[in-house]
Amino acid sequence: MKKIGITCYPSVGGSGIIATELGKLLATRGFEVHFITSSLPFRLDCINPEIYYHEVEISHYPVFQHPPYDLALAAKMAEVIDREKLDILHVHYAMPHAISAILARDIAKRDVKIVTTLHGTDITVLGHDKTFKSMIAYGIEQSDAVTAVSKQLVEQTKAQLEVEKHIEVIYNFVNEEEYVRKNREFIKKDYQIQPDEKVFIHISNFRKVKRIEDVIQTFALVQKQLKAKLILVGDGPETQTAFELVKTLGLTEEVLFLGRQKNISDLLSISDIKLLMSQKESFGLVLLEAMSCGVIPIATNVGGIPEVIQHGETGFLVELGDIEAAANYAIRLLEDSDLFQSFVERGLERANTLFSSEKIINHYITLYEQLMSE
Ligand code: GMT
Repeated sequence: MKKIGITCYPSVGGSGIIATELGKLLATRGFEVHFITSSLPFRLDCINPEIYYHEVEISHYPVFQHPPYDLALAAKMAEVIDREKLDILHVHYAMPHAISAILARDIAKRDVKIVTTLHGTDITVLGHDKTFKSMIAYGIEQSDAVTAVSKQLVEQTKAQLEVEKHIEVIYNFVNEEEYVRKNREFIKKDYQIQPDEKVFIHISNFRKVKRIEDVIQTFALVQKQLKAKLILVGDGPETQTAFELVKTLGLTEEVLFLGRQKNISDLLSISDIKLLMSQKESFGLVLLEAMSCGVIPIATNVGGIPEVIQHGETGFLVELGDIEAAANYAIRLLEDSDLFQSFVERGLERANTLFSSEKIINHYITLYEQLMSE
């Protein structure tokens, strides 16, 4: 049996979701999976004898003003590589996880192959702090294989870091058993949404880069013309700003702040349009989750989003900040049920083919097998 270690940030976020779902699926495909993370990944909610969890213990010794997570992780990785006889260590993020993995490979007594998946955040970090440039580049160059979640992320990484390493594009995927439109109309009543009201949804970690204000302003334009509600799912630094804007616009009855939720597919199942007005987005996993649940995405034409949404076919793309265009597209879709249905069907088709979990898992397994045969 092949043994794989997986490291990701276990808190809410697309990269953690992908890492966890990947591990769960690998366990059904003959791999023994070892999560090495600082806490239990939030989507690791199943019991499976092939899945193990090794918690990184971060030392709080008083001399350490800043507890060294990266080193504690490297130590735990090295321990697990040797004890569990790992063949592959798949880390999500070059910084710091690839760096910790490289150190662990040097410490461990066993040969292990390192796979690093880039999710875009390394590049965002770089935008804030150039001092990390050579470290991220080192993490990429020293990995045995590197993947990225969109073509655009590969181009951006190569342009910003000048790395030579081949970076393979492996798109994100969803668990199709969970992300499917379910009959959940009854939930609307719990949220005081009338059966004839259209439902808009936005899901994120409410960081500035998500431009929540554009989401709310788009919705404000739409609801002048049709009866609608906006569900905001998630929490983060911009939540208060969003609250204030909703109050100023007099939309407190129409906008529902749900905070962090687990039942995302249930909430998508009562929704019609998904809005993502981000400034940067290497993929936009929430768009794929939406399409899989029959929700039409309208999003900004940035980063990897155009690789996920086909403009005018499975959703609409707008320029950054163009709330009028987003509102007009939404109204057009909601006023024409045939058009709406055709977008839903094409979206589902695309989600189940280009982004099918089986296809993506096979791609990762092929990559692992290549490395193990070297
Ligand atoms: O978007 C975030 O703030 C979370 C971040 C993460 O690290 O989980 O998401 C990134 O990875 C996701 C999974 O590959 C992508 O779907 C998101 O587009 C990407 N976020 C950004 O590029 C801003």
